[in-house]
Amino acid sequence: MIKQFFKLFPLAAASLFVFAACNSAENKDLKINDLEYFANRGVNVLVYSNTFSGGFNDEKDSGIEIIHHGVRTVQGGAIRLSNTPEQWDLVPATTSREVNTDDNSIEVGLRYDDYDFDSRVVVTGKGDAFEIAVYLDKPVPAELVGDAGFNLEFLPSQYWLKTYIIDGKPERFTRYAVSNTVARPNSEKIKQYKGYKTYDDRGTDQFVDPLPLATGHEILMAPDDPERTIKVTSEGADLNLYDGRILAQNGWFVLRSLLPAGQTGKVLSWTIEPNSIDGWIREPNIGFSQVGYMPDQPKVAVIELDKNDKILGKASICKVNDDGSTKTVYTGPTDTWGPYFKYNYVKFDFSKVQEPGVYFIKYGDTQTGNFIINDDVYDHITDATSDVWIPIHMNHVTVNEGYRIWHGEPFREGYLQAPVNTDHFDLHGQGPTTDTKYKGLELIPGLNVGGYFDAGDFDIETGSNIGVVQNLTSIWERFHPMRDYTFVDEYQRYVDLHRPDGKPDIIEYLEHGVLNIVAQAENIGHMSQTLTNSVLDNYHHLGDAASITDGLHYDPRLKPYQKSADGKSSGTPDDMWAFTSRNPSSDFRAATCLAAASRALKGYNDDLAARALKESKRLLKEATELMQSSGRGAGNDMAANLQLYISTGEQQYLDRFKDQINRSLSRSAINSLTTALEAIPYMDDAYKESLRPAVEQYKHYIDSLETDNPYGVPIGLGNWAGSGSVVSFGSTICMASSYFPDIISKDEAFKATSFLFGCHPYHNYSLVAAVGAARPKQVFYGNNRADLSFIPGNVAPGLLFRKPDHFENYDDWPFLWGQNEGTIGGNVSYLTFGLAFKNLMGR
Ligand SMILES: [Ca+2]
Ligand SMILES: [Ca+2]
Ligand SMILES: [Ca+2]
Repeated sequence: MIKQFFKLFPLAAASLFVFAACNSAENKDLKINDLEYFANRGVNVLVYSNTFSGGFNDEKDSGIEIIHHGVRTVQGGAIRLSNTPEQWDLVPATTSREVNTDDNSIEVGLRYDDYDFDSRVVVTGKGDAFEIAVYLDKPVPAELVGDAGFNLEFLPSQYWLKTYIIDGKPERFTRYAVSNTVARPNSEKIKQYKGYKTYDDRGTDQFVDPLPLATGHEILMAPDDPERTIKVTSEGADLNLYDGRILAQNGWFVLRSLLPAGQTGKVLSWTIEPNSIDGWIREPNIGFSQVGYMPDQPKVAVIELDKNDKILGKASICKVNDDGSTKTVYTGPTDTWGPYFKYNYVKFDFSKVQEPGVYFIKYGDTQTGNFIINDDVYDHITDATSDVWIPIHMNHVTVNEGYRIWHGEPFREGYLQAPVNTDHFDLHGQGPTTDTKYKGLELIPGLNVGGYFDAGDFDIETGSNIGVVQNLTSIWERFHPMRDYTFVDEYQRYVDLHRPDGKPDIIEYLEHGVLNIVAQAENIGHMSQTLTNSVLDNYHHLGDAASITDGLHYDPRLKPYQKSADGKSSGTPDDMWAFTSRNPSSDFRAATCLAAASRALKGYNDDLAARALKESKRLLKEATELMQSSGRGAGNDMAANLQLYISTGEQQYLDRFKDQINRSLSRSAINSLTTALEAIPYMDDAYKESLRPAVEQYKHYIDSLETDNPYGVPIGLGNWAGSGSVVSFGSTICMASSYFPDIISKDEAFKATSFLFGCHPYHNYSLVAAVGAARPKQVFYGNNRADLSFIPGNVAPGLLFRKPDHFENYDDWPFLWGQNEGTIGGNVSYLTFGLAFKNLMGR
């Protein structure tokens, strides 16, 4: 039950809010706190704690942000140059940030270098409201008049279906974007990132501009939901409300005022009044393993509490009986862990509950969804990933599941050589030479075979695909999984889910990965950085991968959208490109993975195994020479040297591996222990014993995490959340425990599963889509994200840290990749971990 009192709002517009009488005389002033943001009980206002400095321009997590009763519902407060900016529209640089606690204000300097345009935004706390003021020392540049405005963006999923009242007129935010637009000449379009275009104008030379949903001077949003109620008043300029989803499905609702022409000084002033519910206390978040528990495993729930909440000394476990009745079967003490960033944490150990059955946790008035205790609860944790997510991400084939085609055969026209000196929008680039025999835009034959889509996008990241082949080989050699629920026919270029074909799926997936890497080696001569989109307007594609390009070869002699008489080519420049600047360390890694994969493929596909080995030897020789001649030294990749030793038995690789692993372990066991342990089956007993101090060091590291955070796992604070580190942590524990159970107990591995399956900050949903839980996450950043859906088996990056103290994982809004995207690399790592975990647990 939520402990809250509701504040009443007059429905009609009023210049002052009348507060309902309330017994708490709480101070609601928005004051700057020690962490340099404005805060009262239910509201945090962050002013450029997070700047527009991520790798991808507008990531919808920067500028002026509001965390409203625990949910970050507002962001993007900045001078912007269009009505509903997209990811690749220009963002301002933050040139200064000054916190003035004396007058309760934060001032930031913003600048558009492209237009030599500077502005200052000053946010001042005024009672329970705050003012946003824009100051100009020089007027808006003439070319930006009518384009430069102040924008503030509101999270659609927290506002849709709710009402708003603009200048007294009631309206409703819609669930889906349906509003008016106008087509304007491209000459009026503000240039986008590096001159790329997010849209295909179909030859009209026009861009689409959304028209406002409503215009006024005062807007009261969500008066029907006190947790979201917010009022914005503009002193002079019109407030325009737009729906950003019209141009891009990941757009937000945008409130915007244009900056006036020819003026300096204070040119804009908005007053913002976010409602703070009297005495609001966030509901406890009881973290537990949604997948359940084995009877004799440790069972510890971590309860995340508002710092204003009183800690209760006890919690209970209730059992759901066969007849639907419930009974409290255990009540035990809670154990205070203490504060971690924004919240307080207590733990509740209920390991004593061991009888198989269905249970839930009760803490005060809060109770969780149910979970199962039984021996077999973890048996299926990898099935969705291996049966569904991985095959759906197979490139260059059609993927069918029951009545649904996930995608047809993509990129039938193949890949063109990327032109020299190309700076790409997905952080790649083609250097001053092609390093191939091909000229820019010439077809490189044979590349449209095998390989995996990178993530929520459809490129082949070669480095990541190499890692996938390496991991699938390791899975095959360590666990030999015979699971067969996928039909793969490389000749038909057809994959059917849930259809056994008599061949183990892992070996088919491995073959599919190897096909593309071998094709790159044979046709490019070395590894590309990536095989990816050439035009931005098809990079952000959502839906069937086969429709990203037209499947026809690009012929510049034809007009755009024109097809040749033979139907084989078109004048639409949509073909994918291969970025081929040579990187010998990438070739070295490819050589390693191909050597390993050729072992696994022998007896299954002897021809591919032989081609893989041949390319491996050539790439290894060339990469070694290139690295030596460039002074970079050969073979700095310890895992590669190990694999090469396993494949060839040559002493030089063993010596190099041993030398590197010793040096690396003496620096720190944390990053290199897995590689060191992987070598054990190929080394003597003395080698294994020599690892003992490193394993002991890793055990200290595991213990130290218990005091680092309440969950006892590594928690990342970067711009891409940290499930991947938890998966690696779990994998290392599984391997270390299998070789050194006297140092690292297998129980430590449950910390990783519990975190992934629901025992983590913000909410308690399983981060793995559709896996064995009462409440897995519902939305992920996959290629079906516009449907607010997921692809089963995906592992979300998870809890994204927003500076200075907020973890979040939206489960009603999939579009933030740093918290909701899954990658082929990450999900194959999860598969490796899951199989190692089940193996360790004897399942
Ligand atoms: Ca990508
Ligand atoms: Ca199969
Ligand atoms: Ca084409």
